[in-house]
Amino acid sequence: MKNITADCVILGGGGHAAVILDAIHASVGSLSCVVLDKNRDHWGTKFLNVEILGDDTLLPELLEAGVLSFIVGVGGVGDNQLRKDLFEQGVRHGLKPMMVQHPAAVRSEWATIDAGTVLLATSVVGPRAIIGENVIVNTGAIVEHDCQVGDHAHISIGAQLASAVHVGSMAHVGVGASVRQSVSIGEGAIVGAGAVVVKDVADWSTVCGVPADVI
Ligand code: JB2
Repeated sequence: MKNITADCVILGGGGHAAVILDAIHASVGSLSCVVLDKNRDHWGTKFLNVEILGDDTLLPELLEAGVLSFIVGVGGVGDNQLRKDLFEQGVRHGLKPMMVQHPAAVRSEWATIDAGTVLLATSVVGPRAIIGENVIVNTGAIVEHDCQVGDHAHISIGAQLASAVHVGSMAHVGVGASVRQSVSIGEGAIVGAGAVVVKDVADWSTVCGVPADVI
């Protein structure tokens, strides 16, 4: 492989990775990144000015070349398994999961955010919220005070969690969904786009509609 001088590798080179790169560019501009993508048609091309080098088999070489950190760049709408696998792969290779916060995201000083989590533009995280590893708080999403969001969960664009909502690991809260205060969304559960959730959602179940019910 030719000489690499990047600090960070992004795993995945699709729509979500573009939003992450945009957030990195807006916040720290100078950080240099490379992208790995499974699709060989993309290899050797530029993606928002960043090079797609090849697939994940290049991780050991990148580490050797001095790349220190990684971000999962796959959105995986409705299925967070690939995001979890990619996160574990990065950690296994000895890379540090990087946290990304768009400068237009609002994060309380009293919120706790774990490694590898991304807070995208105009998202809000309130005081005493606790957000796990590799979580996506997508564009315009609101995670209000005292909410807890488990590892690898995805709070989609414009979704709203009122206070003290608990979201289990790997759960997916769909675009524009609203969740009433103190409700629990189970591990791996899926809340459909635009749903209004007013009661607890069981692990690995799917709810949709207004008010949301199991489908
Ligand atoms: O194992 C993998 C792998 N599997 C798929 N390793 C790596 N390094 N890359 C992988 N990919 C790549 O992820 C695919 O080849 C593809 O280029 C990319 C996924 O791109 P796509 O645009 O299809 O989806 P996305 O997950 O980036 O974005 C979805 O989720 C976002 C949250 C879209 O629905 C977006 O609209 C949404 N905002």
